[in-house]
Amino acid sequence: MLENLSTKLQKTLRDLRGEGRISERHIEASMREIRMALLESDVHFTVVKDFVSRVKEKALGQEVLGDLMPGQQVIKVVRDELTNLLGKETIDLKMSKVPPSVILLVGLQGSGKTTSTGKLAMWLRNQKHQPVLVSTDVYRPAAIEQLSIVAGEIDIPVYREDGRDPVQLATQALQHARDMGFDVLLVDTAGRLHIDMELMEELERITSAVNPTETLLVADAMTGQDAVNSAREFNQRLDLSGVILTKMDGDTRGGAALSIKAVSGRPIKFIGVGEKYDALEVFHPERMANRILGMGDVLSLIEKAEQVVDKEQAEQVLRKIQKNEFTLEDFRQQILQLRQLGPLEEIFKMLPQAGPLKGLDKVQVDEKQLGHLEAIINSMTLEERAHYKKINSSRRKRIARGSGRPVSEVNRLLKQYVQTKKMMKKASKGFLGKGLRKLNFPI
Ligand SMILES: Nc1nc2c(ncn2[C@@H]2O[C@H](COP(=O)(O)OP(=O)(O)OP(=O)(O)O)[C@@H](O)[C@H]2O)c(=O)[nH]1
Ligand SMILES: [Mg+2]
Repeated sequence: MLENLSTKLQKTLRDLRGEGRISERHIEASMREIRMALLESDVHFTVVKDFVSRVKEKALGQEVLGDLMPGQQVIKVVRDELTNLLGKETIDLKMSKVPPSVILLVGLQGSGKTTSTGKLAMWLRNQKHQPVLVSTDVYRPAAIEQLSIVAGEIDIPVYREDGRDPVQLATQALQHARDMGFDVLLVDTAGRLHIDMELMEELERITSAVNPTETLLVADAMTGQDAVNSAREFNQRLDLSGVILTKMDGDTRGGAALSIKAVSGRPIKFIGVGEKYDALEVFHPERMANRILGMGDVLSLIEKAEQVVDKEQAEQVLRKIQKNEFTLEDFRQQILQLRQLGPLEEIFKMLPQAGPLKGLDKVQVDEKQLGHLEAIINSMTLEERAHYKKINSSRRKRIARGSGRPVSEVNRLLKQYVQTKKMMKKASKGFLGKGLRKLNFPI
C-alpha cells in the first residue's frame, strides 16, 4: 500500500532525522524531494503545492519545542500535515436514530460497489448489526444475481426482485427491512463507465425515496486522478457522506488517498485492501500517515491481534513460559494464531521500522514453511509435544515420515523450539514481557 511514496518520503526524512539544526536551505531541498515524491504518486498538483507550502511555513516558523530536535520537529510537521491531508480524524459511519439506517453505495463501473457491499455487511455484522442487502442494478444482466451470490457466501440476507424499477426496488427493500426488523439496509447500485445524467437522476430519485443515512462513493484507488474526479462530480449531485477507497492493496501510486479529501471535501471512511470479504479497514488518517512515514501502525496491529487472540489463552501461555513449561503443543498454537493474523509480511509492515525492528518490512516470510512446521508438530503424539526430550532419533524418523518432511527439518524445528523457549523465558522477564503483557500479546 502506497509503497513507492512511503519509500521516498522515508528516505527524505531519514536525512533530516539526525540533523541538529535545520537551515532554510535544508528544508528547501527536502521539500523539493517531498514534492517530487507526491507528484510521482499521482497526488493532485494543487494539493501538492498547498501541502508543501504549509509544511515549509510551519517548519521554518517553528521555535524549538521541548526536547525535540529540530530535524525531528520537521518530521513531526510533515506527519501532522499528512494526517490533515488524509482527513485529520476518523469519521465514524453514521447510524440513524430510528432504524433501519440506509447506506447507499454509488460509483463508477467496476469500482468495487458490489464487493464493498458484502464487506461492509460483514463489518456491520461484526459490530452487532443486522444488515440486509438489495441491488438496484436492473441493467446489467446477472448483477442482481451477483449480489445474491456475495450474500450467500457471507451468509447475509438479501432482498430480491428481478427486473423492477430501481427506485421501486429500493423502496420495497426498505419496507422489507422495517417489517423484518433489520437495522441496516445496504443498497448496491448500478455503475456506469462515465458519470452521465441518466445515472445521476436515478441516484437522486433513489435518494429521495429512501433518504439514506450514508451515501458512500466507492472509488478505485488504482485509477488515481479519475477516482478523485469522480468524487468531486458525484458530490456535486449527491451530497456524499464519505468514500470507500478500494484496491488499496494493489501496486497503486496511491495519490487518490491523499487527494480525495482535499479535492472533494469528503472523508475516506473505509479502504478496501483485497478481494476477500474481510479485506476492509476503517480508515484512520493518523495511523495511515504513520504507516506511510514508517512510524508503524501498532494500534491497527493490536486490533487485528485482538480479533484472533484469545486473551485467557495468551495469559496461560505467558504463565507457562515463565515456569518454563512452554511445550511444543503451545508452539503449534502460537504458529496457528500467527497465521490467522494474515500474511506476515503485511503484519511486519505495520511495525515501526526503527531500532531492533528496522528492516523487518523487507523480511520475506515463507508461509509454506509455517505450514510445514505445523505439519511436523501435528505428526507428534501429545506425549511428545509435552516432553520434547523424549523425541529420540527413531521417533524423529517416524515424525518425518508422518509429516512428509525430511528428518533434517524435524531436527531444525526442535532446535528452533528450544531456542524460542529460551528466548521467550528471557523476554517474559524483561521489558518486552511487561510491554507485551500490557497489550495482551501472545508471547
Ligand atoms: N484487489 C482488490 N480487488 C477488489 C477490491 N474491491 C473490489 N475488487 C475487485 O474489483 C472487481 C470489481 O468489483 P465489483 O464489486 O464487481 O465492482 P462494481 O462496482 O460492483 O462493478 P459494477 O457493478 O459492474 O459497476 C472485482 O474483481 C473485485 O474482486 C479491493 O479492495 N482489492
Ligand atoms: Mg456491481
